[in-house]
Amino acid sequence: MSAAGRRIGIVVSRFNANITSRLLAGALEALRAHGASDDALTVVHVPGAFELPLAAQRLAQKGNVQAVICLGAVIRGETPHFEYVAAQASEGIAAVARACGLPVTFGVITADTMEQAQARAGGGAGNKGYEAAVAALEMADVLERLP
Ligand code: INI
Repeated sequence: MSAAGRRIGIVVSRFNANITSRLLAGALEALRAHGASDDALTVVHVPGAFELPLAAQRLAQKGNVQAVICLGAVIRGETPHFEYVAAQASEGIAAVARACGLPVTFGVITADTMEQAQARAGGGAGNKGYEAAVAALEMADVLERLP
């Protein structure tokens, strides 16, 4: 599994930027560790996780990339807003992958608390950004081998 020669898009939401910046750092670390060159990476920022699918779709359709990594952090808080944002992000990202026939991976933390989110963004429980980048590379490889 290698990122060498691959063009990869990353869409990262600014909401909860203290978390999403760490997810971005994790994703970049994974891609570089697998041989990606920085000029083959396109990083796009969007306001929140709700906006991830549309930007991912545009990148997948017109960005000349072989995979898109989506990064965000949705934290529950006290309102039902969480459910709507998390559902649209997850369903939207999956729908873009199928519609475009490209790996579009889900590096979105959904957590009850900021502490949980920090843990999953490199604070002791892995880094969802790193994992989503590796998943994108693996799926690009799988799709290349399939008819
Ligand atoms: N966006 C997030 O990425 N994470 C959140 O936790 C969040 N909460 O809790 O509200 C959030 N809301 C913004 C949303 O993604 C859209 O940007 C906004 O509704 C405009 O469409």
